[in-house]
Amino acid sequence: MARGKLIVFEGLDRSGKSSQSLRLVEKLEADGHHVLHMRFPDRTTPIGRLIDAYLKGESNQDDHVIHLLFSANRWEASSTIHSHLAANTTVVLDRYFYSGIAYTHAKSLLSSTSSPSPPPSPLTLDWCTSPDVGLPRPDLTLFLDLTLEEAARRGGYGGERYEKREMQERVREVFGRVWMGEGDAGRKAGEFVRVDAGKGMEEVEEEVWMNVRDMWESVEREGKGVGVFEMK
Ligand code: NYM
Ligand code: MG
Repeated sequence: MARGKLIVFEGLDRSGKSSQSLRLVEKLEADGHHVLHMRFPDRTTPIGRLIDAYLKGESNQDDHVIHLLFSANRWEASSTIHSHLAANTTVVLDRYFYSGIAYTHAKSLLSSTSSPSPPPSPLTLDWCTSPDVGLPRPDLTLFLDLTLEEAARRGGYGGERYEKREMQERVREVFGRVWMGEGDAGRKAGEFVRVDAGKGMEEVEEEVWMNVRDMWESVEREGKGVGVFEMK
């Protein structure tokens, strides 16, 4: 029996992930597929509410702790994702573990003015990756890449933690390194695709659609099962 596909949208804040992921859902539904749209962080769960307070600056957390909460927030959805895929429902995610890796690791690249002494454990790429190992592996991750200049033209950022230019710059750098194949989450053939999000809405949509179609065909042709995210 056919299974659903796991499709992930990643990128910086303002890159259009939310709009593009919702458009893809509509398109797939119009094609007759069952689709579930989810976003991470899912701020509605108890863990999600802790994350929400942290992002809004209403609470503080140790960098390691908040990283693990973001990961736990994905783990609490893991069996739901698996069961939908098994029941032939495609799952479209607005952010997933790549955001977890990119945003936390980016903190370690910021000048350490906020923490005068070295942290007990550095936020290395490996450390940031390991809590997510074992989660359902995306069939396709679309990295919507946007320059900081274009993000600024789109009206700049909101007021949440991380929505600052110097942080976004580092996040983009880490996404770029992952795209080049660095670390366990690094690009594998066809699975982590960079899309120029600076183009018009329709053009981006078209590029997304072509990648989804290619992935779809290859999953069906090769009868690929649902995978889990593994260390390389
Ligand atoms: N974020 C998101 C992380 O730092 N780690 C994660 O694992 C995830 C999923 O949360 N600035 C950050 C990226 C965003 C912020 O996401 C909230 P959104 O999509 O803007 O609501
Ligand atoms: Mg945001």
